Amino acid sequence: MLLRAETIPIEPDPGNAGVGKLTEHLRCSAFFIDLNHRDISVSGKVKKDEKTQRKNLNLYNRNLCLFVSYPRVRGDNWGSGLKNMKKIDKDIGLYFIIDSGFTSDFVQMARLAIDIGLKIIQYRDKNADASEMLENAIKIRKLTEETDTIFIVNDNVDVAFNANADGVHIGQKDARYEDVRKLLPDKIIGVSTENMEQSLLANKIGADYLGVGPIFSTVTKPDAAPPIGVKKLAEIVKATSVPVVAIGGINLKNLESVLEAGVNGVAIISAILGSSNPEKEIKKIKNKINKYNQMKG
Ligand code: 3NM
Repeated sequence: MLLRAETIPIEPDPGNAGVGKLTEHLRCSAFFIDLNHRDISVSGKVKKDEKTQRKNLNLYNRNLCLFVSYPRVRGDNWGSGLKNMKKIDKDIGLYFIIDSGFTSDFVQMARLAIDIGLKIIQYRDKNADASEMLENAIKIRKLTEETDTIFIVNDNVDVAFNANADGVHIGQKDARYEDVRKLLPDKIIGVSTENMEQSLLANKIGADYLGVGPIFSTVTKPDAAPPIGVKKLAEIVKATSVPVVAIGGINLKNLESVLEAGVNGVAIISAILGSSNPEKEIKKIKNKINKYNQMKG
């Protein structure tokens, strides 16, 4: 998880103006995140008294991070009173990941996915800093807002929150699920898992879905664990109750073997974004999944 000061719309060096701005934020509910200790305490209504302000400015100055919700600043549909909150169901199908390693045309790709009727898209960006990511995420949010397409942000909880995405996807090396849940009580949280043990745990603690993989070898994620294959995948599907999305090296050729494992969805990057015609690839994959599901009744 990346939580950086520059992603937060308060003054980088809080002087008087910063205090004023911070005070405004503090009147909303605020979350303070201690990056050093990975301990997140959620403070409900933060009092606007001087002592609290000073304490929190000190936290900020020590390079800890302030993570703020703005139900008032940004409008009523922010935070837990969110309208049109989207929920994940079991019939996920193609989970398209728009990855900055393959495209910078995030908005165009999101539009494609929406037009084709995909249920979920994810924005994954390992190149941009958090403020750039937030800009892109807000654009994708605007596009997906009035549609049935769920919008998930990869890794960056603060970006997911500030862009008001439908959810966030976290890996085993990112923030702990329990901490993220405190910050995003009503949003979708997906968790990457690489084996049975991690899958059972993520299932138990309340992840909304599992991203299980890599199933096959993949060049898209160089630090991915060794591939687990479809047999292990099927065992994980059987042993867990939340939706399972398979990921890693999935393409049109091996798609059916993945579906045979009983997964709820397949997450794909390179087979789509590495092709000369992403739109055509998305449609082919979607059709193949539909046909498979019809065949299975
Ligand atoms: N996560 P492609 S594998 C982003 O195993 C990601 O958790 C993985 O890309 C995991 O479809 C992966 O190109 C890369 O193989 C998926």
